[in-house]
Amino acid sequence: MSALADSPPVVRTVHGACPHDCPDTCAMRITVADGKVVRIQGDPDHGSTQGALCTKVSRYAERSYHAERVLHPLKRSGPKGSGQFVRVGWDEALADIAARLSAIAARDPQAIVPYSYAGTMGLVQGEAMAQRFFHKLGASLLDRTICSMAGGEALAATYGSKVGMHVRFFAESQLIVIWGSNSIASNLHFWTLAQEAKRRGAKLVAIDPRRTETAEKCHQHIALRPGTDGALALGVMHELIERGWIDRDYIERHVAGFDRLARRIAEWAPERAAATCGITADEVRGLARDLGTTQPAAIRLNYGMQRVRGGGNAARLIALLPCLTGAWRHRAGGLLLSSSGWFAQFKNPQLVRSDLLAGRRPRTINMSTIGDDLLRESSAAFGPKIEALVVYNSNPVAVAPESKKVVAGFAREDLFTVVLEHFLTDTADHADYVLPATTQLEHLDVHGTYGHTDIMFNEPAIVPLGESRPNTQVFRDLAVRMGFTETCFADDDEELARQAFDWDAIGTSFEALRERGWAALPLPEAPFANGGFPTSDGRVRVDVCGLGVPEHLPNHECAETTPELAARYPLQMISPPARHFLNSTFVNVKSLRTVEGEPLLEIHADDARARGIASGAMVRVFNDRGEYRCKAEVSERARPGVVNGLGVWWRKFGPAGTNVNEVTSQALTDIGRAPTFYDCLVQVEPLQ
Ligand SMILES: Nc1nc2c(c(=O)[nH]1)N[C@H]1C(S)=C(S)[C@@H](COP(=O)(O)OP(=O)(O)OC[C@H]3O[C@@H](n4cnc5c(=O)[nH]c(N)nc54)[C@H](O)[C@@H]3O)O[C@H]1N2
Ligand SMILES: Nc1nc2c(c(=O)[nH]1)N[C@H]1C(S)=C(S)[C@@H](COP(=O)(O)OP(=O)(O)OC[C@H]3O[C@@H](n4cnc5c(=O)[nH]c(N)nc54)[C@H](O)[C@@H]3O)O[C@H]1N2
Ligand code: SF4
Ligand SMILES: [Mo]
Repeated sequence: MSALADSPPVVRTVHGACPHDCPDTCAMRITVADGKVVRIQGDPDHGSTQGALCTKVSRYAERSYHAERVLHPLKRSGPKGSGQFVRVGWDEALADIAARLSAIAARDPQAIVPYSYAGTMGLVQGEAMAQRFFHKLGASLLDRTICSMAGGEALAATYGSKVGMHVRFFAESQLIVIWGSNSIASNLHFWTLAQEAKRRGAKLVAIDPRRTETAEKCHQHIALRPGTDGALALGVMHELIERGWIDRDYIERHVAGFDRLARRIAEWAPERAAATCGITADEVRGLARDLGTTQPAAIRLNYGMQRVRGGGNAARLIALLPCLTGAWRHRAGGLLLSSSGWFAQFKNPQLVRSDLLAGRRPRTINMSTIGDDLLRESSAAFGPKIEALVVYNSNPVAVAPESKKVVAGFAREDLFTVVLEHFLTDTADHADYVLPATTQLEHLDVHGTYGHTDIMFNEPAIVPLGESRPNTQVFRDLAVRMGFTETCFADDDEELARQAFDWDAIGTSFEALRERGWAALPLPEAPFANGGFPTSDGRVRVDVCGLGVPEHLPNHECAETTPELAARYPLQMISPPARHFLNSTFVNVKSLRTVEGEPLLEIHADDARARGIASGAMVRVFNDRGEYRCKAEVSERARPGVVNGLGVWWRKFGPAGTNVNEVTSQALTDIGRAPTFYDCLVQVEPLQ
């Protein structure tokens, strides 16, 4: 043995931030020995992380050092979608990509479309350099609607911005309504606070069609039909008014347009709401009693309830509830859907340099209808046919609705597709070039969050594995090859991070953030105790220009709207996430996939019996858009008439190479142009 091998390893710890699309944005403490990550822990000093990461991200090292990581640029060598590639050098790949994009841009740069979402939520590896590149190019803009736009725009229409309670004060609430959220799976650190409140005597109520692991641990579970939350909110308001449980003083001072809302509420007696929601009138009245007579009362609203046609209107109605009861008077009262609007006040909007558009106004492609849009020809209305896609931080072939069309689009031989990825995902399989991306362990970033109010720092822990490169570097290099000479294309990652926030306004510095790992935004504890909503006049808005007074809108697909369709496809399907995956991320991590087993459809015993489906049997789930196969589990988690197809598996790991998005539709929500994943009628039959 050499003397070197005997010397003790060099061990150090660095501050990390969990990069995933999760409201918790945990602080990670990453231990590195001799250049290798040996441990990833939750930081015990960070307020909301409290030293704990979820099971998924505890496996982040396993994911990063995965034997199947893409570590070199790859060029397609087989037919589109075959997943056959040969290794090429970076220079060759970048030169060819720049040449291909330049040729298309010379005809019309709008034929080039960036496709990205929140594979990392970092501001640096997210859009900073990428959008500079696409803005300069004049490429199509992307409307990033796939997740939260219906609820987000609804919240902003009502409160003026995506703002709400501080998550930490939920621990002091006496009533917590968990509305459209499986917190144990997708908002774990909020759940810890809810548990603390429970120990202090708080009542927990879950509103969810599915009997989730969260719902079964609450005192009460209201299992409404998917897409009926707006009706429930209206029925609750009816009872609040009838019983005199509203805070007239708060409404008078801080709510604009209450009279118009009151007229709509008058139409929604609890009995009507109950019939619409498929629950009892007592459940409606009981929820009103809880919200109207408990203080402090808090609602943790989440995005699960807005993936239906009326999701935006429903979110507006729910957002009005704490305004009617005056719950905002307390720091432990009110509502939290997203805290991202707080960060917007301190962010640098010019990080993405929209000025590089130089007066051009490219068309916008909605990421949620990428299936249809990839199959469109040029037209005056649509603009040029899409000729090139550059995908980063997203796996659209698995996660976008109506897979048959998405796959057909990505399989177009005349489409030039570049995918920046860690793995050969379903999307990467369809690429002309796959470019190896670094993980959060290998690059620098700063993060805002949407579930708490701390800015987070992520220090690179190790050097990039193989030949992988940060997204930023790829776009910097492409910019040089395309002849872009603006100095902003020379900004390195640290410079981009420095530009991300207005440090003086926050009352900290970039250095202090880097040293500590996080920095709290300077915000009041009870932000709306005395009104002061971020609207033009500080008042909550009921009647919004262009949107009217909120109302309940039945699903695109249900017995009420489409009776003929409902006769053929009588089951409503929702497809919330499987607990051990994060959207489609981690599906290829064996230890986590083993826990999930295989794609699963939860079905109520009555619905299973009527179809001759035994628990554990393989089934076909289908509608006019397509079909997928999975294992049925007869389960009390499913309410009668609703099946739960847990997502989002990689297609290639699913039976017959398909996943749940074969059956979901590209129809959009009432507000926010967002997808309606949970507004979907299907039929299920056993496979012989
Ligand atoms: N483990 C895990 N955590 C995650 C994710 C993940 O995939 N896995 N994804 C992350 C992302 S991107 C997001 S956006 C969030 C998503 O997390 P949430 O915003 O909580 O949304 P969902 O998980 O889609 O759905 C939450 C719950 O809403 C229920 N639901 C479905 N339809 C309705 C309805 O019509 N009304 C009501 N009241 N409830 C309904 C579902 O059954 C589910 O239990 O979680 C993040 N965290
Ligand atoms: N049926 C159904 N479909 C859904 C949903 C549902 O509930 N049901 N949920 C929807 C929701 S809420 C969302 S947010 C979308 C999520 O959709 P996506 O944003 O596409 O999320 P992921 O599937 O996690 O894919 C993210 C990809 O980014 C990659 N990635 C991570 N970090 C980096 C990086 O630093 N650089 C690069 N280049 N790549 C990186 C990961 O490897 C991963 O493959 O899915 C939606 N689809
Ligand atoms: S996925 Fe969410 S809960 Fe898990 S470590 Fe990341 S931020 Fe924390
Ligand atoms: Mo999402």
